Amino acid sequence: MSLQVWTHCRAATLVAGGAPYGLLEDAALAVEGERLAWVGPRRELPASWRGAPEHDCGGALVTPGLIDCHTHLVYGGDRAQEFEQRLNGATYEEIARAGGGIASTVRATRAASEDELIAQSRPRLRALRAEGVTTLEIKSGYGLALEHERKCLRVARALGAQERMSVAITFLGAHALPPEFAGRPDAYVDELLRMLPVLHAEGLVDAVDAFCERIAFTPAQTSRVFEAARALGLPVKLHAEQLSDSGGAALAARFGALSCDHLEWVSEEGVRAMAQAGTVAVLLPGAFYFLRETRLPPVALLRQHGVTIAISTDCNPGSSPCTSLLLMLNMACTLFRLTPEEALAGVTRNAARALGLADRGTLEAGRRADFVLWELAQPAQLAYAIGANPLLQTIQQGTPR
Ligand code: DI6
Ligand code: FE
Repeated sequence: MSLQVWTHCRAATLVAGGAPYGLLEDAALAVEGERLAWVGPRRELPASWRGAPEHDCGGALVTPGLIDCHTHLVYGGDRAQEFEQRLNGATYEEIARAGGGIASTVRATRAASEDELIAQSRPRLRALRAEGVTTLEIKSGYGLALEHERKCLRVARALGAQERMSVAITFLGAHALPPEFAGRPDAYVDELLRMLPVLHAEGLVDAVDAFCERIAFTPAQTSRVFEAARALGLPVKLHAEQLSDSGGAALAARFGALSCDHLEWVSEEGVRAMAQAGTVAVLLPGAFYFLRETRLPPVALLRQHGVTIAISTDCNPGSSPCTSLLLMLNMACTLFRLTPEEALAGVTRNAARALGLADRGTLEAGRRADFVLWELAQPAQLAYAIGANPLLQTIQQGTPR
C-alpha cells in the first residue's frame, strides 16, 4: 500500500476537546493508501514513517475535506423568472401555491434526459468541488414519480463516479405533491411507499428525507414515509420548521433522525427532542438569505441544549441557487452569528455526523485521507472572506485531485 507524508503545514484537525479548531502547528499527516495513518506534530512523526515520500505543504493551512451535507443539486432548468416575480412582490409560498415553485422544476426535470441532467448538474458539482468539497449529499425530489426519481438518483450516482466525489444519496420523494396527485396527498404517500423499496433494491438510496411543512406534507404523512424507511433499515432526515413550526423536529427525533434541516421556527421542545436523540441541526443560511427570511434559527437554544450544528448550501433552484460552501461559512457567521470555528466544524466534523459517516470529517488516524490545503494562515480566514477561493490542493482518499 502506498505511504506518503505531508509536512510543513498548520493542521486544523477539527478533533474536539483540544486547541481551538484542533489546531496543530508544524504538523505532519501520514497517509497509508486511502486513509490517514497518523496525524500530529512533525517532530513526533514515528520513525517508521521517515523516508516515506514527502509532500512539502509550504506552510499551508490544512483542513479536512469539506462536506456539503444537504443539496438538491440534480435538477433541470432554473427559476430566475420566479426570482424576478418575487422582486415584483410575490412571495415564495404564493408562487408555490400557484403551481410554480418546486412544481416548475419538476416539469423541467421530468422533461430532461439522464444525460441532459448530468450536463446541467455537473457545473454545480464542480463549483463545490473547486472549493474543497470532497463529500456531497444529493437529494432527489424533482422527479416525484418512480421513473423520474430513479433518473435523478442515477444521475447523482453517475456524477459521483465521473467527478471523483463521494456522494451520499437521499430519497426525497416527499418533497412536493406532483400534479397528477393534486388534492390526493395520502394517495401520493401510498405511491411513495411503493417507490422506496424498488429504488432501495436498485442501490440508489442511502437515506430518506421529507419536507414537513404546510405547503408540503403533514407530520402524519411524514411519519408514514419514515416508517417505510425504518422497515428498510434506512436512516432518515427532515426538512423541518423552515416556514412554520409544524412539530417536525420532534417527530424526526422520535425516529432517531440523523438531522433536521432549516429549523428557523423550531420550538424549545423540538430542540430538546433533537438533543436527546442526537439529531444534528443543519442550518442553511443560503435559503434564509435568498428568501429574505427574518426569523433566525435559535442558535443560542441549540448551543444551550448541546445540539450538534452543521452548515450546508441547500443548493437548489428555488430557495438557494448557491454553489459556494465557503460563502455559507461566511453567512453562517454574519447572519446566524456562529463563530468561525463552529462554522468550520459545521462543514466538516458535524456535517459528517449529519450524514451518518463516521469515517471522515476530522484529521485523525483511521479517517479517510480527504483533506484540503489552503493558502491561509488562520482557520478563521475561511469564514471571513467573501467570494475568495484560497484553495491550493485537494487530496481525496490519499490521492491529489
Ligand atoms: N426546502 C427548500 O429550501 C428547498 N426544498 C425544500 O424542501 C426548496 C426547493 C425549491 O424551491 O425548489
Ligand atoms: Fe433543502
